[in-house]
Amino acid sequence: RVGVVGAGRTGLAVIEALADLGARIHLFDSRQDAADSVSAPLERVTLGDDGAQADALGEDRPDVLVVSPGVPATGPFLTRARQEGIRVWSEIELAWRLQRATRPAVPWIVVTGTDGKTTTVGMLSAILTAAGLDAPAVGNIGSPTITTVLEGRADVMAVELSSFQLHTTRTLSPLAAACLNLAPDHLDWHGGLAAYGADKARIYARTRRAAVYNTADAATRAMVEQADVAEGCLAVGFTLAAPVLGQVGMVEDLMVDRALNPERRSAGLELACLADLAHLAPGAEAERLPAHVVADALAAAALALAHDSVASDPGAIARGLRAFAPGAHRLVTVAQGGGVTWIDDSKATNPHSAEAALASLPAGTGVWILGGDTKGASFDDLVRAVRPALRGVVVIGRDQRDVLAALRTQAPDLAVTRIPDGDGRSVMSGAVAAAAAMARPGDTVMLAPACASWDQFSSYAQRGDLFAASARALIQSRETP
Ligand code: UMA
Repeated sequence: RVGVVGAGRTGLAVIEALADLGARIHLFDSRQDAADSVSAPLERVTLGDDGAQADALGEDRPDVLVVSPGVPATGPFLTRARQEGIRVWSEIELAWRLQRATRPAVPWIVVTGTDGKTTTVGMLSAILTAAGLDAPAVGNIGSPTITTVLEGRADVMAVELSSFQLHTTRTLSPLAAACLNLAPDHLDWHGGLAAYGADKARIYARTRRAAVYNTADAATRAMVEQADVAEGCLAVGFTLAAPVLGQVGMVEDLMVDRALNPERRSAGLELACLADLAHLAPGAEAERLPAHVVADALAAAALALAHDSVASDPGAIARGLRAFAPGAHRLVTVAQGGGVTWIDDSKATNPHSAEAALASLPAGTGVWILGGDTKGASFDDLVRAVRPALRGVVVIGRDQRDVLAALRTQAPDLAVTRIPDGDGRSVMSGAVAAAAAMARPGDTVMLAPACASWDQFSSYAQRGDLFAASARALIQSRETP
């Protein structure tokens, strides 16, 4: 008897898997139409607010709850589950248990971090694939892990894990694990930075071969030092500087391993060079590569080297990185017209990643589309840091108070246009029109909202798609007489 909480992408995949296994399923969801998309048989359905769900949980007491990542740890539903002593698993926990039960030899290599995890998991999957393995990228990146486990084809899994998923993951024992960085995000969900960091740190528990951390982020190093890893697991730092023993890093334009290869004590192993990443730089010029992309590649290389197939064929790292195509909505130029470049970085869903996007712009040339579901973040540091790059700001989002307060105190002289609340399409076409009115030839309009999209859009992808469509339509209307 399993309670499934949430019938989004994760919950639907869980229900399908559990139904095939003969489980009796009780679905809980706050949306009234949540059961409409379920085709598998459900023994019981509780739709309603947190209170109604918590009451139904008290009456029914399933053996285990499989909870969707979006359901807050600090909310009344999970609080009630804890009080009732009911086991709560993430979809990841269930998928790992099924992996162990069906094909236990398939290793998982896992990645978390506030920023860069999707890129790193994509690079990791590309490297493992170049080594001849069936190595899908799954998890928070967008495809539920459980579906791939039950398909039973993968040789190795490259798994992106969010702090939400890690919160209720208990027995996962990965081959290699990395937390790329830690910056404030999702504080409302977790109830604070300490709790958020503690959930990220869970990624390293029971890691077997390589616990990979960022030498530039002391929090990730501390996580590894305190982790309860398997015996023989190595701590591996990644660094943009020259690597010392125990690190993967850069020697001029070469990526070099001094952590995992058998000769590491006496010599470094060349893994790849910056030219292998050139296609990820603006204008495909390797010298303009953003530092965080190089860091992601180093982390992916370190993780991949933990797998025997890559260790015996390290050339797969360069081949994989060359083959890697970045995902949509990550600093993608979506339109150009009238001397203005329109860039979609809708994936910048927290202040830290928005700062990375705006930092690359020349002074005074950025028109920034900002705002959305703030997730409890603070914007003062971000606005102060990116102020020099900006010509003006267009503010979206249902509740704009925190963003406007930061702009007022940190950049009082900056031009700001507010877009009223509405449906996603009208919000974005309003934002694009306002940005076009501000921009001058040579400027860049940057959609890097620093917030989640959930208040006005169905996802960051929809937010980015609407931005691109509005920008293209606007340019076309100006070009057509
Ligand atoms: N629901 C409730 N009660 C709640 C919250 C949600 O009943 O308190 C219900 C909703 O009505 C809905 C369902 O739960 O029916 C939605 O579940 P969900 O929010 O967990 O979303 P999924 O569609 O299952 O997508 C999730 C991840 N979403 C979140 O973590 C918010 C996706 O990550 C992930 O790709 C997918 O699982 C894969 O299994 C997205 C994300 O934004 C990309 N992640 C965050 C991030 O990267 O910052 C963590």
